[in-house]
Amino acid sequence: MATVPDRLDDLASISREVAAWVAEVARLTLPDRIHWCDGSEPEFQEMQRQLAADGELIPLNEATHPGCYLYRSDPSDVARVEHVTYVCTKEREDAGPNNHWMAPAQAHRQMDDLFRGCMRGRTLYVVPYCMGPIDSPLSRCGVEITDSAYVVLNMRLMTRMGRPALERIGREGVFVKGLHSTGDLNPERRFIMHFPESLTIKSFGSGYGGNALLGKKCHALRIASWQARDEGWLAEHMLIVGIENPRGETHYLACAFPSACGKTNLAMLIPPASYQGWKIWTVGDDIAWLHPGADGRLYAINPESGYFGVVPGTNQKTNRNAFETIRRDTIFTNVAVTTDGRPWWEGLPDGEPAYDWQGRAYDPANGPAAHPNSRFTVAATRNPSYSRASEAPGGVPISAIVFGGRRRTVAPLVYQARNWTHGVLVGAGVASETTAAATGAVGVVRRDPMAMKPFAGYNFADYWSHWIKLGSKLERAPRIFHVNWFRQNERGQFLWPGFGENMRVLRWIIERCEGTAGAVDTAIGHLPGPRDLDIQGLDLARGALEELLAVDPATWGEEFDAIAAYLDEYGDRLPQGLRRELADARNRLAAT
Ligand code: OXD
Ligand code: MN
Repeated sequence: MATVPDRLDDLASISREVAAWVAEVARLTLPDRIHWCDGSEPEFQEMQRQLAADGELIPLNEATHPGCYLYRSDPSDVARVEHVTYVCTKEREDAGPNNHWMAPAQAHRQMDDLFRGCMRGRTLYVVPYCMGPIDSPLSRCGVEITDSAYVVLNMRLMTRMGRPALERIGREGVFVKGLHSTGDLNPERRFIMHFPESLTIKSFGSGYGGNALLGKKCHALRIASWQARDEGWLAEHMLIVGIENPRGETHYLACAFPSACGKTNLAMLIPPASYQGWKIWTVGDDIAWLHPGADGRLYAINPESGYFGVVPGTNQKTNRNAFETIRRDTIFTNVAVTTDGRPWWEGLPDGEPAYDWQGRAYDPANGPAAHPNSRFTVAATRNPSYSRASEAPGGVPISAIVFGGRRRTVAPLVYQARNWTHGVLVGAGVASETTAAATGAVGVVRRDPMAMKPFAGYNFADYWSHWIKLGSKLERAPRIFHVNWFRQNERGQFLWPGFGENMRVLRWIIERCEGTAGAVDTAIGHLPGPRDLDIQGLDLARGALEELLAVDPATWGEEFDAIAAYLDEYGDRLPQGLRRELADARNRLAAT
């Protein structure tokens, strides 16, 4: 039997609160060893070496991909599991219809039964981390206890992990407690539970990213959105990108798209050749914490320090920056490999897979070689377009908030909300076709307000009220837009080329913020007129632009009905402001 260490090392003495919690968890989970992570490079290298020696990590071709490893997860454990993800608040209504709910006492009992003795024979790792720059007043800290060394390595890349975070916790005394065990990876015994009222997360039975790297979705979105509501800020599923024009002025955009809809691509976009002098700076690719500043603007930090991106489709053409980023010092999860040990995935123009993501000799009859939700984990600083503003303690000022979804029909290429509250309606109405990032059917349209359906840690009705209230306090609120890169014609072909060419749409958005771009007023908001969007040199099919910028009254009538039906699920808690905006939009549509 082994529980608490006989020698409390110096890390364990930094925070009494953390040490007490670690001791309590050790008494429950009965690990053989306890390892306090200091977050240092030697520790990271040694853990990688050890995991490779144990065969859990497979070193990739050192000549072509130095410092890269492959990890294969259990084949039943390859995506987030929304059906067993719970928000456990005292009052069921506080979690809302958008979350699975369980009473906290019952949830703790159920989880503690699973955790009892689950670390026998294993090492308990204590992972102190800071979400956001270590010296930023906007950052928040947490500690993850896990029995997975793979999780530790990922947390080291994705967060500011180790001694400085623990020292901050020691000073502040407040931290999010995240308890994680891979258990026996039995999908029947897999649960991800959140207790926002006590800043606690318990995750059991999965080693996959979003379920197991507790700093990411569990802390930085579900728990943080609750904290943000209480403290007057926003925790959002948004990339943050800086766009520098040839005059050297940079506008920052915060963009919310559902999982696997191209946030990483947009955050790292390469402008088309005709955009000489324009530069893109990546601040974040998945999560933004947005705080009102003293000057009436909204300021954003990226709480993460790395990327956990979808691999398939990444190549020189679709995302050159990501492609360059993941050529070294990257952990690949569930990709295929070539005979000479290079990582391989669908969308690469060369090489061929020898072994698929499960390690079987590749056979197309078994499906794709790389899992469609295979991932890379890599430090953000490796990105050629990494923005040094990512380290700014006060964050970056946001000019525009952009919502988007994957819609074959309905949503035009881009439109601008009439004002902040209308923008909240636009965000609340986001819908998208589901992707492989979560288990379940792919390609089904579902409502995904603000791209936060899987991540809002409380009742969406209260969340929209909070958005409306926060906006009313901003003297210089960001403008709000909606984009859709995924419109198709009736033959199923994409109408818009996407990727780098999306820069043309971003330019219109920026110039709307500056007040220099034209637009036409429609029932759903302001759209670029045919000459307002720069399409010079773009080879669009005849009629494509008209179709991309059309607002069809019949289609939008149905869309508003669907949005109304969805919002009705929130009953009396729904803010009046949202109902009013929807009624106004329907009246405008009826008048066209
Ligand atoms: C992600 C997701 O992994 O949204 O970022 O699923
Ligand atoms: Mn995401």
